[in-house]
Amino acid sequence: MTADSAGLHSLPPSQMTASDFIAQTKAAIATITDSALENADLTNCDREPIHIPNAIQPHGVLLALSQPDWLITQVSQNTEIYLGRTPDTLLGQPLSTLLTDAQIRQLHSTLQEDFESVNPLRLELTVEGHQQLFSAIVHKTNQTIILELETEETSAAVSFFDFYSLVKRPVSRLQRTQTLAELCQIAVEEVKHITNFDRVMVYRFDNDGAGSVIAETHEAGMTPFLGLYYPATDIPEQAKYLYLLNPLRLIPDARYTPVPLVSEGETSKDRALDMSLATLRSVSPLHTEYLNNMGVQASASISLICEHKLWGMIVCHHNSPRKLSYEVRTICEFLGQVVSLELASRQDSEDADYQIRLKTLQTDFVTALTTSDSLLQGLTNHAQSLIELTGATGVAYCEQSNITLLGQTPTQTEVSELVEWLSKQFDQSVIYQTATLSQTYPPAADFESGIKGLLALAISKTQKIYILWFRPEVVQTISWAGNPNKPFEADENGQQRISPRQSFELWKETVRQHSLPWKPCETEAAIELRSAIIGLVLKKADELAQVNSELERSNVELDAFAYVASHDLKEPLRGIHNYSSFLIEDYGEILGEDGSSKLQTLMRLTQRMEDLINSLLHYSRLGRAELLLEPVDLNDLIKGVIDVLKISKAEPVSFEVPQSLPATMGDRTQIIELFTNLLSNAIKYNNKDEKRVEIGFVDPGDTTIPIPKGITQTVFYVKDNGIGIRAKHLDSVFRIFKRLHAPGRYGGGTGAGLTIVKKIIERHGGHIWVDSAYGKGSTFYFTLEN
Ligand code: BLA
Repeated sequence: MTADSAGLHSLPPSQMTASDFIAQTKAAIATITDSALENADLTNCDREPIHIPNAIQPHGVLLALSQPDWLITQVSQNTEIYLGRTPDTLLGQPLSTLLTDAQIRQLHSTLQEDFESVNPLRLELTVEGHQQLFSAIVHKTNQTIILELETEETSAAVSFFDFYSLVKRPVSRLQRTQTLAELCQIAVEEVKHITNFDRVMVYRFDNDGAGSVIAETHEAGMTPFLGLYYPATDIPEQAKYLYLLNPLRLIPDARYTPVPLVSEGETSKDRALDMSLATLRSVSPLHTEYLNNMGVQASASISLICEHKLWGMIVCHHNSPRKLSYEVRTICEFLGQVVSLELASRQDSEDADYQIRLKTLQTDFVTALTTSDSLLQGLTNHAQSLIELTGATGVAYCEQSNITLLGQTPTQTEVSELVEWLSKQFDQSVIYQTATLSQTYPPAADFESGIKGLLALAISKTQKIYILWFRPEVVQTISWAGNPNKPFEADENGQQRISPRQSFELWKETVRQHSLPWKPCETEAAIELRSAIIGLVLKKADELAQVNSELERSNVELDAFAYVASHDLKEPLRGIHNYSSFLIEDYGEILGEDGSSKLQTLMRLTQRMEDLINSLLHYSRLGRAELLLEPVDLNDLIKGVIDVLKISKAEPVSFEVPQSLPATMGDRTQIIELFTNLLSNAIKYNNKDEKRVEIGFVDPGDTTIPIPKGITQTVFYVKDNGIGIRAKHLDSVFRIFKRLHAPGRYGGGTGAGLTIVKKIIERHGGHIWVDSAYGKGSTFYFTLEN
């Protein structure tokens, strides 16, 4: 803890430093006014400005000093009792009016350091001619120095060895404990032993701010409080903040009369002193009333802090006034720290067996996932493990709008609405958990499945992938100390006023709309599952990238091979062709008719082979040539293609473009080739007298045509009334050199046309597929852009 409280941040408690806390507490209560309590409701407890009471408890004296001149600006009205000087003889004076130069220097140096470790200082002051020993606590708040003095009964300061011998036993007993219950029990016994209070308890907060007594020891004859619940209002939020800053709160006499602060010229109310860190800070009258109602006259509370949060408190009660010496206070604070440190590991060990079970489940589950084809399949194939992974009774796997339900869950519609709401609840976090879903999400009250607990995990918010675990309602009976819902009573004018309970009589309440709470190890299991899934997805993506690059490499190699091979093959082929024609010319007579005709066939075959090689060469060039993308007007382009086709084909064909085609990006030369191939095929494989070809486009959402999943671009088509393709051949039409007919029929050709079309389309990032009715015609569909 530093002595300075400057700097205002709004951080969650876990990331706060002490000064952040002070700042945030201040910010939280900055708006509080005295009139806030006039309109009594339960939230007012949280709004009482308990850090600026303008008064102290009477067991010490307080001086406020200005900076940098260290003039006394405010004092508690009881200075005469402790210092033998009335407030007006001190106000406006330098501190040297009370302390020696050496003592002031000591205070100065204290403020430079970690003030918690140097406080308290021992100061000997001259009071009415006598030497009086004081314990002094000094700290700085904003620009004011606060000096608190309490008289010391004994002049013997506790040495390191005394301290060690006093804490050795309790610390080793605490450390030897195995369970949380044992730790808390030893803590109350040891604190009772050291403080001699009548009753010592460990009070633990639950998630809603209410709390219960989980360990207790008390003098014989007292009514036990063990197991009792107390509502959240009994220790309001701002009080909890202050107990995080100051881990020891002492009220030596709850029936004390507060000692007001006075300052020069103006009332102290005008310059409310922030006493968040002052140990003498006067107690809220609501709380002293509470203690009185409880029959308690002195109290001491030690904060138990776990992961920067107030986990609970060791609460000590005494039926008569009781003050603790500084030594005992230091030991109590120290024991509080030891218990706080041990808490986390004891809490963990509470569920040790269960945690081991969860870990085993998780390992098995993740191993199973690695061998699954898809996340959904992996998760659903091992549904029971997935459910048990967090101790749930049902689970929903949601990917976009697809929801898979396993075990006891709300209905599909309920889950889909819940996910819609949930997607806005996540903020920075990937987990959302509640044991009272209907409180934050009212429609859950009507879930017929009785689901009240939700643990939701966002695997990917952008992809909308969530896993939701569910738990049903458990009906619990809680024993409250008094009716928790009645903090009001009528005052003498009949007005409602907020009041701590008079009666601590046992009050039983059946709590509904709750599931069992999610344990930290269960939420951790969910988070670890997410990391495992993400790890697997990344691994799969890596593998895919690897396969892709290998594929790309082999494609490039194939293109290069095709080029080299076809190039090299052409030469010997030329030779065979030429020599065959020489043979016919020069030795035709010797060979006779039969021999010449065989050579003719040989020449035809070599010609055909050359055509095939040329197609292969062309195909391989298509793979290697750079794409020159530009906006292409398909209407003009197709008109050009049709004109050329009309010249070369004698028979009449009707080409139709029912509506103007949209512009697209593409490599003009390749797109020309694409349409030339498709249109000439449409005419070529056509035995009708009136050959018809239609070129058009449809929306990807069109349901009248067969569109594969995942297509989102404009779909172009070329439709003919030709011979059609048998269903069994639909898959092979795009294979290179695959001919469905004898070479001589339907105008011949190498059978590379559709393979080239496919390659052009794929290089443009598109897809091609075909739909056909045998004997009636075919339609080739394709997309061009990604
Ligand atoms: C403070 N309330 C406290 C403290 C405890 C409790 C332990 C710390 C101060 C101390 O050590 O006494 C509550 N004490 C309990 C509980 C048990 C116990 C739950 O022994 C159970 C065995 N109190 C009310 C209402 C209000 C309220 C209705 O009942 C508010 C409107 C306020 N409690 C209240 C305030 C403080 C407080 C303001 C802070 C006191 C201070 O530090 O000034």
